[in-house]
Amino acid sequence: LLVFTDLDGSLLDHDNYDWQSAAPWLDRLRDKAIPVIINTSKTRAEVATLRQELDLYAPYIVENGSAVILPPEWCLNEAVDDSGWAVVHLGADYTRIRDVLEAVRSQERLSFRGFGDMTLQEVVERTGLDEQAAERARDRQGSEPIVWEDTPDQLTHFQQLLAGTGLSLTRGGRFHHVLGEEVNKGAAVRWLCERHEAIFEQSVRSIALGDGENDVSMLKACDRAVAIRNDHGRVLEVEGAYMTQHSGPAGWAEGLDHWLGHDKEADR
Ligand code: 2M8
Ligand code: MG
Ligand code: MG
Repeated sequence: LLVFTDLDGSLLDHDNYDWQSAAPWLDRLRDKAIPVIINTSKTRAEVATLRQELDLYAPYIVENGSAVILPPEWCLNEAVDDSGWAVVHLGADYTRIRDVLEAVRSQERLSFRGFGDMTLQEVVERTGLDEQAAERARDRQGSEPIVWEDTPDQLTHFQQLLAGTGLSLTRGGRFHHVLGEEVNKGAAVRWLCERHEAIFEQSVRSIALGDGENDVSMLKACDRAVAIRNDHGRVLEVEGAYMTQHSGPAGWAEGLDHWLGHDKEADR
């Protein structure tokens, strides 16, 4: 069994980034050696720190499917870097995304701000992260979070312009995210499940937990899905998904209780 999870609004509380209520399930999954695979809009630098705080050891997916980070046991031909892990890029290049954004903004006179346009202080204020964490959030490789300050019609127009340059747009909890074409959390899940089968020579069952629009592809890519109520009280509608009453980490635990609580699935 592989557990794929979103962070903000799912495993982590949307406002204070806490995971208290999920801790008992994290312990149980760790005891059973079931990998908990983070699949998030966050950057490699952010997740490298968070996974240690969460005491998780497993591959992870960053920037909405833009890259997969592998521990040595999950590598085939990839070489690990100084950190001892390997990075597989599945998305667009960050410098190219910034170039396209700057060109589109000046040519079309659109108003939006990306992390690359903001001071560190502005990122701190908009995210509620402390300075070090905000620094890690700005260390991007394949996607750019933006704040849209123009009309909804212009957003549709913007999305079409992006498509013409081979980029796309998705929605996180707070920001829109500009990233590569056909790059999404679900595609990265499929990539990792295939890698699991190639290495461990057995097909794998999967469960996904998420609360945002950018999680839908991940929920659909897994055998079991948990749609966690978001902080506005809304729940994603995904066929077959269990919809939680609670939000954040309490909803996360509720979802695992539902799918893994009473049967033997968590024992396999
Ligand atoms: C951004 O992502 C979140 C999560 O979905 C969002 O759009 O609300 C990312 O930039 C991430 O790197 C950052 O940590 C987070 C902080 O709230 O915002
Ligand atoms: Mg979320
Ligand atoms: Mg997210």
